[in-house]
Amino acid sequence: MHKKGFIFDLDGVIVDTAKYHFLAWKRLANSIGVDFSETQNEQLKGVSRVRSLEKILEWGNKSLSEGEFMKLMGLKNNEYLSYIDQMDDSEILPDVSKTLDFLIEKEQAIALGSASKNATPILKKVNLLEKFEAIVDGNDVSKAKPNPEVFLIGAELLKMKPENCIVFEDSVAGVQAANTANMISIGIGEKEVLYEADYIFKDFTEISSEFLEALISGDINKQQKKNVSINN
Ligand code: B16
Ligand code: MG
Repeated sequence: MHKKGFIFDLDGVIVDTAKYHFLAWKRLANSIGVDFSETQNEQLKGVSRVRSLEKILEWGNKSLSEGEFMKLMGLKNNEYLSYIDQMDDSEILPDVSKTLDFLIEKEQAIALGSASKNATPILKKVNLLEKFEAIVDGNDVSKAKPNPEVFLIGAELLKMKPENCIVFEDSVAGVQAANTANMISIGIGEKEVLYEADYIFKDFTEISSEFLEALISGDINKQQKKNVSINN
């Protein structure tokens, strides 16, 4: 029997929590006199909470004491959690549940690989927690994407070799992390942004069961186009 490890990112792949991060970061940034746009929010996708606040302070040319920094991070997270609390399964992105159910029916190994420290409560709110054999999130990693740590831990928990794993990611850093881990990277989003991914789809409605079958059987492999950089 063919068995592969399928590792899903959370924000931007399973649910769109970026809109809630945006509301919470915007209020926080504005409260310290810093502007915050949707374009800047895009640059925080896949980025850890600490690094996100560091970037906002850099953009606003502000510095904070460690105590103030921690306090603001706490305020941001409390507001973010108040939005999460309102979530239900209607917020699962199109055809994600269908894809998960297909893979479960085919007895594939499924893990979550997210930078978020709130991954488990979010999966609970949208009723998807039980679909995952392993959860690796911001509480488990010491090195953020594009470091491959999050996905390598996921593969280990699933007892799968990295080369037998497939990652679904919406962020450039996450695609790079999957590539460095030697996993098949599937970008969910725009081709112009995620061009380093092995395969790119706008969303899960574009991913056919034939494509998933071919990933499982090994008929679809990693592309030989890795580490392309616009700088070299
Ligand atoms: P938290 P992902 C990431 O989730 C988000 O894309 C990113 O915007 C956020 O800062 C990060 O999680 C940390 O989230 O504040 O909940 O720990 O895309 O890796 O699932
Ligand atoms: Mg993401």
